[in-house]
Amino acid sequence: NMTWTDYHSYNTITGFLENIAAKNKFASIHSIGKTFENREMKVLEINTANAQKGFWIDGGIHAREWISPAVVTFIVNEFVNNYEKHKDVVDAFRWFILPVANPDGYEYSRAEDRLWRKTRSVRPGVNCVGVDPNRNFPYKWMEVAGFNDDVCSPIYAGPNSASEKCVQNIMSFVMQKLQAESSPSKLVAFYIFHSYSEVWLSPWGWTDELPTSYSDLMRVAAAGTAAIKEVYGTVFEHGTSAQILPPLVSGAGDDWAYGDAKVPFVYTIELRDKGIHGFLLPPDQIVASGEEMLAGVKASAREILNIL
Ligand code: 0X9
Ligand code: ZN
Repeated sequence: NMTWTDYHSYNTITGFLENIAAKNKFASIHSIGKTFENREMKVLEINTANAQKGFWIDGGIHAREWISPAVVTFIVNEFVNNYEKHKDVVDAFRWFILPVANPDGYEYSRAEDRLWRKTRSVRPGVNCVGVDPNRNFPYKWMEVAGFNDDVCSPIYAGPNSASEKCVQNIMSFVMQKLQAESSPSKLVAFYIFHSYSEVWLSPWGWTDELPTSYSDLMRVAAAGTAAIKEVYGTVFEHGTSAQILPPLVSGAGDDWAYGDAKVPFVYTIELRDKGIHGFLLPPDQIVASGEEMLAGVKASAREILNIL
């Protein structure tokens, strides 16, 4: 059963999504493919007003960052079960939400190794398990920095770009369905939730150069972080990944979404905290983290609408 006083299993989280889709005409599930360990990945679509603008949110691409799926499901629950309160923002977009982008890793972190980061793929003759899915995207894959080609490294980029099933599933759903020529709701925003550090990051991560739409990206990030601060005083810095989180990193999903999938507003948001608990954020912070981030998503989404 779903709550926001605890972290939940992948099955509980997908059951929560299925239940929303079963109970609400405006919600539906897209099964986007199986993981290496055969878990079905499920994207929840929320389409209350047939909006033409798509908004992607994912979480849980790094296994140990448990606050990320928890905050994403908190936002889903607010959008659906407190719809009247958020109606203007919910109606303005067609939402595609994937709370757990790396379910195999997430379950392994719950059951065996709390600080696991990567996927759980294995290959013959390779003595370490998994790939960092946030180094595995094809945009500038293994080209610049911030990855490792040692199979045992926590930032192992993989034997090829998009070697990981979870990365392939996201890429093909986004490219073939959401960004297709005939798509009724191309993505205008792509938000990726990680932890921890409390920062709101735009592309690029692979270069110090500023993206072409830097000023618009910063305007939206500033609106988001200002709204976050108003809720509990939590201060999120914003900037490009290269500015805020050096060293440079290539092969991350955000740079792919901006560079290859051509989504105009792409952010990686690193949730609570700043390191006191780090990845082991106590579950009694889920609600507060969810509330401030709901405010951040809403305010930034409204700013996107002002710009578009
Ligand atoms: O290094 C990462 O993948 C992310 N940080 S984490 O501690 N959650 O692992 C940050 C990714 C930011 N985006 C880029 N550098 N492109
Ligand atoms: Zn992460």
